[in-house]
Amino acid sequence: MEPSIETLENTVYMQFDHKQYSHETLIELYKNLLRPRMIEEKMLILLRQGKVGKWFSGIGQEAISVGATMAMKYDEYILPMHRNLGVFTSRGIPLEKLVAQWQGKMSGFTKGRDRSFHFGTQEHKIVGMISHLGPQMAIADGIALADRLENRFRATLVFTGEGATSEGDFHEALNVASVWNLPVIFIIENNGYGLSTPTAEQYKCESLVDRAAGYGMQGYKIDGNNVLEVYDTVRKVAEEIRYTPRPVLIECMTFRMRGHEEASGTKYVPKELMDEWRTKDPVFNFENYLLQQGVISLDYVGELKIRNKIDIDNAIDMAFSEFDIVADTAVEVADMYAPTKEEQIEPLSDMKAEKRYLDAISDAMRLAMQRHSNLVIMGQDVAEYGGAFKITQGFVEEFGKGRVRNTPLCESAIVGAALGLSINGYKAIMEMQFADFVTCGFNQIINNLAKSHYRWGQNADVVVRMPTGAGTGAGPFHSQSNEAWFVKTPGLKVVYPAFPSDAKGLLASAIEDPNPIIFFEHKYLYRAISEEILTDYYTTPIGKAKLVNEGNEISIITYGLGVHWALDYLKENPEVSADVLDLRTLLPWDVEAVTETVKKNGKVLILHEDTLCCGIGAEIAAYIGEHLFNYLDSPVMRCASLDTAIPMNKALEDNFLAKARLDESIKKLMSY
Ligand SMILES: Cc1ncc(C[n+]2csc(CCOP(=O)(O)OP(=O)(O)O)c2C)c(N)n1
Repeated sequence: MEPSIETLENTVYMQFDHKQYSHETLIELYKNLLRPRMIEEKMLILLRQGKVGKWFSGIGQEAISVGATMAMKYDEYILPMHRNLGVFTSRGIPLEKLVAQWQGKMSGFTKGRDRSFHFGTQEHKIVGMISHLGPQMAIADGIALADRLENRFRATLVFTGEGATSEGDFHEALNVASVWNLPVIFIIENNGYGLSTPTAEQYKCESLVDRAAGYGMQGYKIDGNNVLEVYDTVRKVAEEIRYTPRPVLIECMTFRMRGHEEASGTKYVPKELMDEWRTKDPVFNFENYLLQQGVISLDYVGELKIRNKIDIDNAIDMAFSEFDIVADTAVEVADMYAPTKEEQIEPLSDMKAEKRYLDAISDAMRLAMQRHSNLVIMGQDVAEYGGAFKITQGFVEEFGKGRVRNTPLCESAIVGAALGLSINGYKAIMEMQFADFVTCGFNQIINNLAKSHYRWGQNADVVVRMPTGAGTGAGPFHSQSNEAWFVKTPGLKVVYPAFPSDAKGLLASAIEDPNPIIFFEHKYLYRAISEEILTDYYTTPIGKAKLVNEGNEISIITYGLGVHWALDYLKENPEVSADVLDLRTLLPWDVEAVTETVKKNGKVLILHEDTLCCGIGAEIAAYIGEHLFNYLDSPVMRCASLDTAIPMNKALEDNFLAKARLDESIKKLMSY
């Protein structure tokens, strides 16, 4: 028979050991344990009344959130998940603000832009999840790395469910944390099910904690329903790793007593399991234990519950009575990005030196590293080896291995760690060894870097450097032009210089900019072009195109290698008089400069190395068609690479590239 609450009362079904802890600590633990339970019970009522939407219940798992949060210092970051209400309440977040967040009100944490626990708050040192399970773990690595670099003796705590340990993010984050000796506590809340999937269908090892050894880290498996055991373990581990930095994995065994989310129910869970775990309820058991030990009295419990109930009802009333948000498009659009300084950094002198494209990039980074002691460069082989293209050669000698970091082979974790660095006061440049490999870090860029400012006002001060492009016979996985993937993503800025002077100034701008920047560098141009450029540090404004050739018959709008194709073509065909507009930035692209050249010449060719379908040309052509139609003397034309993968063979690659059709496109446009 299912044990009722009455039979559970007065009985302690679990072993507690309160060690040397004072009554004050025990009572604090109890109060923090009771509060999320009572809030959730109220939420269940509101759900049934149709007053709240989705709810992911943490009932039965509160001891983990509460014990772990109370074991951490208040200035240490915690990265909770969807069942960790106890983290938020134990950190003292006012309940009315939490309810306002859940209800999408302005006084919540995301101005109504994201749901439930999907928010962070620097004030409370909490970095909330995104819906995607897994990426939070690498963010914890970056936060911990910043603490280590600053010699702050702090630990970082991050949660995951057992289901999400199957994501590659889990592996990448634990591995990085271990290789870099980062003081991160990874807590697995093993609650038996990932939605409907039982643990036996999730992993094959006996215990998830067994994996710790594989990463060269310590691991503990503990009773997650025992708040004292959680508190005690996390406290000890945190104390140790603050001064001897290293990650630790803690598997907390618990059970999900309600549906994955309330609407989905628990029909697939065997009744015996529910019965067994009901007796292990973390709140009743601890309450009864404290009563038995004489730490609290029944009167105290009664009064506390009444006080809690009043507080909860008041907070809910307050949040529910708040006005609904009225949308303001200008605010929504502006909040995608952190504000950027208008002023440019001017060079200290007009000294110049001949630099190749790749030297210019290296220059910008070296000067930025000198200027910003909180700037970190990360990437595969970027340290002693100097990077695949030798752009960071000599950096380790000048800046040390702390700030010039070879990474394990894990793009996702490194982008995530870059965001973590930014959250904890640092700036990061990450070198993708080849732009093609960004696919392995896509989620972190698209869902974390790009959206965090809009969601909770947290900027991502991260530059992802992307050695890109074809022309070197490197085939389908070392030559792709993938800039369009990112131009589609609000929150990012996408920069793509064509000349050494711009590469230096724009990279400096990207580093100075508090927003996430995807910085494309054409591999073919690295050693192919050079230019006299300013020796000092200077910035070139992001978002501004540059007219690199003037003519009055047609306008060629292009960027990257396309700029050089166009200029070379005009040199070889002096009879063609064309504006060549180098976009330089693709997001945001320079509408004004495009408008000006279209108005002037009335015939437009958009040229890019990327494939045709849904390339940047499609967007710009659509804009011109929609807004500048009256100035056109011909249809807007596009010259792009074939809609195929990029072949390796030289003849095939030449045929693939847009350059093969440039002459034909220009002639067609001219003759229209
Ligand atoms: C990357 C990703 N895939 C799928 C989902 C859908 N999803 C949400 S919660 C969940 C189960 C998670 O299980 P677990 O990690 O054990 O956490 P629990 O919900 O049990 O606390 C799934 C599959 C998701 N949010 N993210």
